[in-house]
Amino acid sequence: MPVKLPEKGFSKSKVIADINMAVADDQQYDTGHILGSMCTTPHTFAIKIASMYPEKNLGDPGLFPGTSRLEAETIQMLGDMLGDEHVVGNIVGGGSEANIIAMRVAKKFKENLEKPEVLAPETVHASFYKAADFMGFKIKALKLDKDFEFDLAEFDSAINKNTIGVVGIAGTTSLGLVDPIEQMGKIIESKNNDIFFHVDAAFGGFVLPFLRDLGYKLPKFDFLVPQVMSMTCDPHKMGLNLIPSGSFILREHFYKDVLGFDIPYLAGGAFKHFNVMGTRPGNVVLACWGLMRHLGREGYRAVVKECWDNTLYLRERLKELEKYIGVAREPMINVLGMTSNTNVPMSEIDKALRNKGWYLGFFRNMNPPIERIVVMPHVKSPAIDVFIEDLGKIVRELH
Ligand code: 0PR
Repeated sequence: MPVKLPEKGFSKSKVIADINMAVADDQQYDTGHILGSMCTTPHTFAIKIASMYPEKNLGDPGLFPGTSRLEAETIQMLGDMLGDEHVVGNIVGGGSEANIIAMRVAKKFKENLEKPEVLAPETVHASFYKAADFMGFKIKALKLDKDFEFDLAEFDSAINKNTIGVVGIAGTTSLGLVDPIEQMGKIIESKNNDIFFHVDAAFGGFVLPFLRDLGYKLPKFDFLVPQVMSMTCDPHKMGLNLIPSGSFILREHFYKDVLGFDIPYLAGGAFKHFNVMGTRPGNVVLACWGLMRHLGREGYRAVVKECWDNTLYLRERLKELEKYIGVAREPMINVLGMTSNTNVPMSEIDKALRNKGWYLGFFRNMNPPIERIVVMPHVKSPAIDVFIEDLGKIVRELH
């Protein structure tokens, strides 16, 4: 039966009881059983700030110039993390919105092409396919080899007069791998063809800079590569901020100045919108600014170190099941992809894990199919121990 808007409202306690009954069906991060998510419980300080200022609307920034100023500063701090603090941009609804905006910028500067194409590795996130569908361009997907890498010579020859943009990924959705951004940049430059180069660091953006700080040798993946024009980096993933918060960061102020949509009648005065969303939450922006100022590099480094240590622990413990379970690649960041080492399909293993209350990401259309674990801050070593025990029982039963 469809639920009706009640004529007379229920008491707050009755309503809360009803909500509590419904959310009792939800999974909880703190059980440690959600192994396949890129989100986690937001930091309590971010929750506190967001609940203090729920009315802030950055769709009308003229009414909220203070919040708007802190949005610009948040983007500068993100830029500082990613190799260039002289950037502009916006906090957006998430990685998908940021990627859609990036593709719009790429397309805007090559509007006269009949068959526009964006070149991207086949591991590219679904949001680029959404953008392609909305805006009428084609994604030319680069095939990956058995190590999930693409051939740079093939990349070079795939660029043609229809190429409006190139996407590189710093932390792929499935395996957390980083594309050869620096080499891609050099090839793009050699074409002399105004190709827009966007790096999707939705997940890796809050991980790679801190692994670099911790002394890991990492290839350049960010604005340190001069050809990179824009980046996606999501505070609502490893940034520990509230949903919805992604970021779209642009190196050149020029694009933002020319490409905004004029909204002349706003209460706070005329403004150009760059986001897809109109009315949008300012409280999560304030929370993001506050959390970044509070944690600092040191705080984020500690978060990343713990996740990385747990990733290495998980990797070690998985070796006990090597006869049955392998890894698609040794993890580069806190994302690990398991594969089946026998003829038992990964889909069966995924099903059995779900039956035991473990929630991983099953990439059924990859070759080989991959069961992804994201070692987020809520995934701790005691949960990893229980997981290995359950996984061990499952694979032994299935053989
Ligand atoms: N770019 C990359 C590289 C991503 O991995 C993701 C999301 C996005 C862009 C899009 O970000 P938004 O979801 O913020 O728009 N990656 C995760 C995924 O699709 C998102 C996710 C998060 C999935 C939590 C499940 C989950 O429980 O796997």
